Amino acid sequence: MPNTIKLYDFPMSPRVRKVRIVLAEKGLAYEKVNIDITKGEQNTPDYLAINPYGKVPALQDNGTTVYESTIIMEYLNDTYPNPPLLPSAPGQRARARVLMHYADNPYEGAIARLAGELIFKPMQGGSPDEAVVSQATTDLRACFDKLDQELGEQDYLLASGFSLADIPYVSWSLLFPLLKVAVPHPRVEAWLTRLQERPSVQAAG
Ligand SMILES: N[C@@H](CCC(=O)N[C@@H](CS)C(=O)NCC(=O)O)C(=O)O
Repeated sequence: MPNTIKLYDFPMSPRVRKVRIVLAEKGLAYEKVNIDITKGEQNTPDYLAINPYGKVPALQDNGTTVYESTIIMEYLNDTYPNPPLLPSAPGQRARARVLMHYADNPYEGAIARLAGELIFKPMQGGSPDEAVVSQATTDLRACFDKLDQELGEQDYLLASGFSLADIPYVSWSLLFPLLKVAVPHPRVEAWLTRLQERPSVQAAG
């Protein structure tokens, strides 16, 4: 039977979008299985057998099950090497991974806190905690300062061009209009716009 890649998806999730962007970059067909995290479907025994953390995304391919969005991106890049989304030199690969780690920690952390206060709390009838919003805004500003330094005059985070390292940043940036986040550095703003205009990002929704 032909292999079908299965992506356990939730349309609004910036973490799943990272994987959808890689799938689009590689031109891979896949089947989406929607896990409605607003209804707790991530905690059913069937889904916990796929991802014991009870989170999306998860991916199944040729008998392999992978979870954690960054690990899935790497898995896809290893398994479907064209076009390559990491450079070949170990030092450059390590640099890409450091930048992905930064995206998965301070950058994602600040944006997720803003989303919690400004989107999810109001949806549940609560109001934002201004102290949390203010701290998250300060933390995100520090991320933008660092990204401006990292980019310098480059079009992408790595001098070699577009790579996995750019993907988490653009994925989360699609929440900025909703969160009223203004990017304080023209170079960072131009980079995010360049990424948002890529066909893979547009296709990933
Ligand atoms: N580190 C994980 C985090 C995954 C994660 O938190 N996903 C969210 C959606 S964006 C989720 O499934 N939330 C449901 C829950 O926490 O119950 C990854 O990058 O895959």
